Amino acid sequence: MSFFKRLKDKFSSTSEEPKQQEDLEQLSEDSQKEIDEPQDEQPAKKPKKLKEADFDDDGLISIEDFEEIEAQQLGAKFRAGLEKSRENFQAQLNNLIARYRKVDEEFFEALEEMLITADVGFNTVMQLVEELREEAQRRNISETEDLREVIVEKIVEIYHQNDDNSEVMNIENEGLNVILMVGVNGVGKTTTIGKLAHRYQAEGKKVMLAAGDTFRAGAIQQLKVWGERVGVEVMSQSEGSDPAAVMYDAINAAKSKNVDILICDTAGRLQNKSNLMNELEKVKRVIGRAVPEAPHEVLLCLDATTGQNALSQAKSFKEVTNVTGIVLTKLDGTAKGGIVLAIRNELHIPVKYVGLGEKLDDLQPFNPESYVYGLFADMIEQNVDENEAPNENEAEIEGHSDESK
Ligand SMILES: Nc1nc2c(ncn2[C@@H]2O[C@H](COP(=O)(O)OP(=O)(O)OP(=O)(O)O)[C@@H](O)[C@H]2O)c(=O)[nH]1
Ligand SMILES: [Mg+2]
Repeated sequence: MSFFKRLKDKFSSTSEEPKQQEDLEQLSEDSQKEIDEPQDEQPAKKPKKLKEADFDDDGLISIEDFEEIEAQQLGAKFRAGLEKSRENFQAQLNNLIARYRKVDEEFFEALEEMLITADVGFNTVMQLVEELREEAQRRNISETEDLREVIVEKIVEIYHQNDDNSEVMNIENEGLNVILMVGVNGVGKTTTIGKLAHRYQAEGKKVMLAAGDTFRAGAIQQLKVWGERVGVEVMSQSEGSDPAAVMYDAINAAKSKNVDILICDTAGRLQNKSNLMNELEKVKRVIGRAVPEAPHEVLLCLDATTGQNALSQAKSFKEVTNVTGIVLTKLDGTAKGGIVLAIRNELHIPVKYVGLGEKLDDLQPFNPESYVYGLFADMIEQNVDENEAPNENEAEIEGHSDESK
């Protein structure tokens, strides 16, 4: 099966049976309700409109059906969130293919330029295009049209190299897990904490939040509002108090209340950068002393719309704290979704979640396949449909041979 066909079958709902389409419509109605009635938000919606036939004797849906619907849901999320990037990527690639019909050095140079402009990052682009050159030669591809699928496939491959399944969060089933959220001001830390709390709670975990941004006016209140929305407890002290003390108390409270996951907010802005970094170090030390393996994750929030600037922020944070994963927020707000690849390839830190919008369920676990599906969905589907459409000449020939039987 071709790569495009596999992606389409997995993530698209357009060619699926009506039942699944209905489920997705119900799901998106539910999401819409979340925007309209935020006070009524409930943890993650599950498909509701499954017909009787989909349930077995115990009233359970099969794992296959569930996974299928889940993948389609994910496909729909990435598709919606990456709309701006997709319009950009698809239009540019179509342009290139139309302009340079033959695979030659000029085409590769134009492709390099296009990818660099889309924030993919210089080194990553060089590696990607070099591998494409080799692949084109190996497979004897001379028409740029025939390179479409190879380009998309290579993007996934580039992401997967050295893959150690590191997109998965390091969350233990037993005991208290501590997640520390870091990043400069305005990147989406607090919002992401709210969304993450919502996700974990929907999974049946007991979640608590710690208001570690004691510097910015209103920051504690903002986290409390998220706590109320999601229905989780928020541990806080007064503005200006020592964030390390907030964390210390929060950990003790979390331990005594058998909390599974404590998510800690931190300040994005202090008097200066070295204060910010010193504070982070101290917070991390206190957490580590209270729970030996903690923090289990140090998630760095980066704003996708800031492009290459996000990369330099990551470098600064990496110097002072052991960042275990990236949350790339506001991917929905940029047409340069290539930043995901630059982060992965140049920082060697896995992207664990991406922010695809402002709604509660718009934080999604990152996965390279759903990402490229979001980036090229229309192109993928069109390509598969064209290849699947019965060739008129062939149909005729078959018709003739049938008659002659
Ligand atoms: N479109 C979109 N907006 C987002 C996303 N994530 C966060 N935002 C918005 O980004 C803005 C800043 O988010 P915050 O969560 O307050 O950012 P912060 O890092 O906590 O900021 P400070 O507390 O000032 O350090 C808010 O308006 C959020 O709604 C996303 O994935 N997509
Ligand atoms: Mg904040």
